[in-house]
Amino acid sequence: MSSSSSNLSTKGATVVLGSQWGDEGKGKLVDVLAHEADICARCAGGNNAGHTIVANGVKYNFHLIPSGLINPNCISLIGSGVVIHVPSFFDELEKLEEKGLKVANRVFISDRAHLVFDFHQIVDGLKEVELGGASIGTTKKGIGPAYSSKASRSGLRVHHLSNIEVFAKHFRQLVTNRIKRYGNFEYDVEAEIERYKNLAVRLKPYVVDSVVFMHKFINLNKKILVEGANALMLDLDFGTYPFVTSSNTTVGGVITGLGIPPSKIDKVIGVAKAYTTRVGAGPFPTELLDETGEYLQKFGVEIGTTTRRLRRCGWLDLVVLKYSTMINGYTSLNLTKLDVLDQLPELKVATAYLLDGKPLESFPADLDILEKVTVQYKTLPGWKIDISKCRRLSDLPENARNYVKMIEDYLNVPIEWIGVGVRREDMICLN
Ligand code: 2SA
Ligand code: GDP
Ligand code: MG
Repeated sequence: MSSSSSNLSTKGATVVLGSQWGDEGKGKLVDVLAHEADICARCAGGNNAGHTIVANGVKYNFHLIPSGLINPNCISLIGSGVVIHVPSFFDELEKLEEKGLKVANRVFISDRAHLVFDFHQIVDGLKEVELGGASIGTTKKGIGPAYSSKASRSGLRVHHLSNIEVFAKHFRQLVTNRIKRYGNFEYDVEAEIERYKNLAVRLKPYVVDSVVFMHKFINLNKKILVEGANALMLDLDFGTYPFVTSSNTTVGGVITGLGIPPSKIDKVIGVAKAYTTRVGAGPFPTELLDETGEYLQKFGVEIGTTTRRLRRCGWLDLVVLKYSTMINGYTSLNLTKLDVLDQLPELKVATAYLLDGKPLESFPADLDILEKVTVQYKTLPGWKIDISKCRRLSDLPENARNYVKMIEDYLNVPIEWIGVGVRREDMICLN
């Protein structure tokens, strides 16, 4: 990969966010940028997220732990906006260690982060069953129920583990309330408290006051990288509600999930797949339920990193990306998986949603309106050449360059990186 001297700012954090429905390849860009970062922090979501990185011939899967960890000089922080299932945290650490990563003294957790318990995961499944045909298609990792506990002010946070008696009292109450709501699901509360007594001891060395921690890095003008989880269209406020996750996956979530001021964010990089995918239920205007959709699924290997579910596939949607750009204010973009389009003779790109023949101003809030829109497409010729070895913009065939330019022009945001394969080095860097 050709890379410039510095991609990361010392004036404020560099934030990497998903611009569509997730799985755009955020993890890969975070890994690329982390080689010069001092710290990589996660601000929202939990182990519903899945980030795959292929570096030095090894494939790593990250869920809760920030994807910067492969780079030995970069430490990791799980911020207060993240929800943490402690047993999964240790499982993930172990798997990463087995792959040769050094984790000791390199991973830290906010004392204000909320805890996800097994009963949250049970409730996640029960809620989905209750919704029947209208289910969200969650990852069943307990994310929604844990954020519900947080918002209803009955949740437990990492710091509660420092006093196990107080923890046990709140925990029993929390489970009792859930059982009142969902019926008597099988759950051994006392055994769980015993388990957490041990987990609390193991977790202690990782726990920090993340506000103080982050501000030390800010005050020293260190290079801070923030890794977004999920994506804009899954944001609790701006996504396709209720088919969303339960956190703010947009730029606002960086501030609330890490306790840093907006003035300390310098760059916001949007990661956009060259087509669109979505995993789980909910509207998807450019979805392809035909052989082109199957082609994208197969050649893009569109399988959920966490649940192994097949991802739904469709054409690139510039209405979504424009809306996404308005909210997150991308300073640049990483267009990913351009190589997946290699064999398609022609490509379609959504440029407007028409309602009664008139274009909508932006992505609508009301899913009933969205249901009625007709998608307007622009058709572009494909390139029918393997681009995976291209390392400079000029190496790309003309039609691929035109595709990139069309996206840049429509969004008025520069594309700084283009992904042309799964490996760390399969990237064109334009800066
Ligand atoms: P949840 O579990 O409450 O957050 O689910 C709510 C919706 O959010 C979607 N969601 C995701 N979408 C894309 N990728 C995610 N991570 C995994 C991956 C997904 C997987 O990287 O592949 O393995 O299935 C992710 N996590 C949550 C989810 O599908 C629901 O639509
Ligand atoms: P994230 O959640 O945004 O980090 O994305 P995921 O890791 O869940 O999904 C992206 C998938 O695409 C992973 O399997 C990556 O290895 C892969 N990937 C990332 N960038 C590229 C690319 O430019 N080309 C190809 N072919 N695959 C890519
Ligand atoms: Mg993912």
